[in-house]
Amino acid sequence: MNIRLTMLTAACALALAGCADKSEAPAAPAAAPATEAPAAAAEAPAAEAPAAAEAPAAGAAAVVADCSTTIESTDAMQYNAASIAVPASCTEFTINLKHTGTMPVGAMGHNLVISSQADMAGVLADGVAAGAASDYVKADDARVIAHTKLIGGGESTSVTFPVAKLQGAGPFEFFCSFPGHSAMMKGSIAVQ
Ligand SMILES: [Cu+2]
Repeated sequence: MNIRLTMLTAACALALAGCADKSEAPAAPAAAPATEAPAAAAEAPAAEAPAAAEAPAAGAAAVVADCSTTIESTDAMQYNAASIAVPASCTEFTINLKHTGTMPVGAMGHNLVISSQADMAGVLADGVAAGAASDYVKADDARVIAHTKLIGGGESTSVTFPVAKLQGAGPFEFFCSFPGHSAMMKGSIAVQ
């Protein structure tokens, strides 16, 4: 009994020692950018509460307040939101796009383009053909509901569009039209 206890104690001690190194790191997880959650939660309908309570993260719903939202994009070719719910009470909606990385626009440029899901492939193909000088969006493409310009690391831009444009035949998607990016950089956008 004594021996088993001793071994158990030793095992525990080893386990503790093994963990000690790492135990400090997770103490302060990098807090995502502070949000206006309290204000939004106060005036928003109850349905928005879960999204407002959490900071945006990959796969999350974008935080929407005052008929606008901010989407972050990274050097890792990602947006920080997978969906945008546009309030039906808004006549216009603004999307601010931030590139939080450091890579230049030519290597890791990002934009945000909105079209119907059905039009997305065509918009992307014509966007690649249009080239970087056109922000990878064909000029006057009627299938494009809205789009930002292409930005590089550290830059930001925004686009404002009439919400009525999202009330036609959807579903609608937002995506980056830089060649190859839309596989990872896309999400759904809908009026709610
Ligand atoms: Cu991109």
